[in-house]
Amino acid sequence: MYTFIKKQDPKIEEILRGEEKRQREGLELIPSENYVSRAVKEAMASSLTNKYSEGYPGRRYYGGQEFTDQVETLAIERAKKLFGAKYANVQPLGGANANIAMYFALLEPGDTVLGMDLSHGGHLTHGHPVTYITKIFNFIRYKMKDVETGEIDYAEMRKVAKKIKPKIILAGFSAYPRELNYKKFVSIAREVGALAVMDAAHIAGLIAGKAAKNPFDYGFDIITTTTHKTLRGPRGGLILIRKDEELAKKINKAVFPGFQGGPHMHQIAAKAVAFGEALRPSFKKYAKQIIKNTHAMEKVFKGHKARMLTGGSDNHLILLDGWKSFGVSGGEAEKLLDRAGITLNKNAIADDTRKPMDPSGIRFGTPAMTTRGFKEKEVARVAEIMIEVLTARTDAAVAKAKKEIKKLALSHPIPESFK
Ligand code: DSN
Repeated sequence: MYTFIKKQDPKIEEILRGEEKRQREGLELIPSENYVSRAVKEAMASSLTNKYSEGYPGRRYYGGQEFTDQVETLAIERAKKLFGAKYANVQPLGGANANIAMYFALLEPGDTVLGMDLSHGGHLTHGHPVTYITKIFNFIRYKMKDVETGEIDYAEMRKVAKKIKPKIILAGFSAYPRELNYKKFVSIAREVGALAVMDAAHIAGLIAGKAAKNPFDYGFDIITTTTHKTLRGPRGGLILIRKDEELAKKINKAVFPGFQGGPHMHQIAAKAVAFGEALRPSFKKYAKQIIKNTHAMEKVFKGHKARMLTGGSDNHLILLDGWKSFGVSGGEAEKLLDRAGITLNKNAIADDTRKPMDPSGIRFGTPAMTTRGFKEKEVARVAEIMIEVLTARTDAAVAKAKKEIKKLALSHPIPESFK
């Protein structure tokens, strides 16, 4: 592996090898991360990285597009099939790009978006004041009504929407463990003349694998997503349009030339490979197992009377109040578990009493472990190990956990391909 880098740039090769070892011997529990197939990696490392392809298949600005057109068309067709969409744009370089392009496509400066508050599970690009898009568009944020159940106050959302007249009602999240009531979102959007947009970055793989509801089945107009989380593709973004041709034209114009330059064709080839993998029947099994595994972890934490935000999970992630459950801050928990070979992230929780840089929560999930072939029994053991470390907080407990985690990891090697 890395034969050429090794010869030419041993320093970089050493770093890459270190990362390979970290991934191989540790366990990845960050719910937005996953392990891609060798085929996806090959596409990412292909000569398509050499090519400029501004424009869209059949309508490029530069020559030499015989193969780029083929690969982008395939990626588009597969994405449409996966999500039941009539149109797809596979060029966004990431999830944030996809969201920002979507805003530029659908809004005029000063227009309003109603989206979920970051502290209640939303995302920075849903209108957090630190982002520049808030200088251009007006973001009003909704929250959960009850953080112990995750219930969203749809009656309040309707009231607010009627008052502020948003152009977009945005569903979706980066730290919310429950299924949303898509029907309610769409009915409110229709009532106030807004578009219903879902940021499905976290659960795109669950939707594609039919383990979660598809917002398009409920009338959502647009889905934005990343391609590298539960969808198990390369890092990247994707915008899907359910049926409206005019919307699709606006999205295409906003992505290029509105917002981005030349698409990353190697990344688009890798997306096509990953979409092909997700279209196979085995991906449905994978998506279902992700949720079964989350429930197995949830059961262990419930048994330990730990506080999980929203009381548990319907999807791939759990948000745990480490401060209340173990007297450990999110930052401390992240560091302790990292030393034991378990990678997860500190996360603010709703109505957090601690500061954002060292909040009360930790966020973790099962997509990557499930890719490694972990089933309920193994993930339940991982949850127990987490509890042991967070309770004892000693070097001895960390060392013991690290040994067991490494054994678990090495007995479930990261797969090179999926059937
Ligand atoms: N960083 C991503 C996540 O972890 O959810 C969101 O952008």
